[in-house]
Amino acid sequence: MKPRALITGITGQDGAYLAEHLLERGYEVHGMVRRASTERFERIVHLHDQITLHQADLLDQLSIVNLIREVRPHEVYNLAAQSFVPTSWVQPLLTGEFTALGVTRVLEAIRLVDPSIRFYQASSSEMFGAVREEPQNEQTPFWPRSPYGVAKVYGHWITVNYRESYGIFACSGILFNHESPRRGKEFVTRKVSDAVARIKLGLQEKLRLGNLDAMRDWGFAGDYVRAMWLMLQQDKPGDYVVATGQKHSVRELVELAFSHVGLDWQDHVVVDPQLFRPAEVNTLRGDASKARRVFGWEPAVSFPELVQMMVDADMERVRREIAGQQLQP
Ligand code: G4F
Repeated sequence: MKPRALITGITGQDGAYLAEHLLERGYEVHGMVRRASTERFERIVHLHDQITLHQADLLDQLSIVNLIREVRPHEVYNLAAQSFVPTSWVQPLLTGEFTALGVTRVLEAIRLVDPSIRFYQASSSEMFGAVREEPQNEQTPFWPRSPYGVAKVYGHWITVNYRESYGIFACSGILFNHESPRRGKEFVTRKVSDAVARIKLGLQEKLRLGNLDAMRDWGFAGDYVRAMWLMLQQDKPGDYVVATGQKHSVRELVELAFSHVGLDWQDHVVVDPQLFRPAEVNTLRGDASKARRVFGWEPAVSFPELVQMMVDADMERVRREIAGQQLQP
């Protein structure tokens, strides 16, 4: 019998990579999708005949219970959230509903329907916020700096609590920033790679950015979904930091991306104070030695390789868009 997995947030960057990873490993893959007026399936369109999508919503408890009853998965990966940090100041309550209470709703559904289901929670390095030590590991105290970070801390602890209260095999993956050509254009890496391509190909002149001094531990999303899966294959559940152990500033990201296509970033980047955040996470760098020790996880893609991969993909995409427009009458 094939193992069955249910992914919430399957239409997002990580959902698409994880679905591919699980399909390669012989899983039957089910995805939970929320009805929206504009459906966004472009990241999983190539998988449409290999996965089964179901409508349910993290805000609707009964829909999740019914979904888990119907699919009876062996593993649930909770990747759905309101995941853009700036939006969490604009919609703090909605962020709490999805990103914090949504986790409890999935865990409650598992507890009611089948407590032997293994559960992965997408926790975040944003929980470390105003970092207490460097690098951050599973023991580092949290000090979140946004409503999003606060909601993720709740999601982390409710996962730990359901493990301790009910013996559920529940894991929290504390993932540092992970990017790819599938990243949404609102996040800084993709905003930069998309703008570099548009500037290089003559469609745009300037790129407006916020805090160039912020430092992040950026890895490749394709590497990080392997760690999610590995967590659920262990004998015991646990919490794991997933990170590269290297940090870079937004300024370094911008320099690398522009120089990859032979441009000088200083000719194009404009710092816009409106893009500064009410409270910033200045620096993040993770220590993934537990993941390495317990299940041998290592990232395969370096930061320069990641930036090049993203710029190359956007160059190709923007070139195709231009060619398509020229073909139109
Ligand atoms: O790319 P970002 O928006 O990612 P952020 O806020 O670190 O959050 C991402 O990673 C978390 C893991 O740590 C996830 F939990 C979360 O869901 C998300 O995936 O911003 C990165 C940094 C920030 O310090 C920001 O201030 O880049 C800085 N930045 C500078 N200019 C900008 C911009 N960020 C964005 N989005 N847009 C800018 O123009």
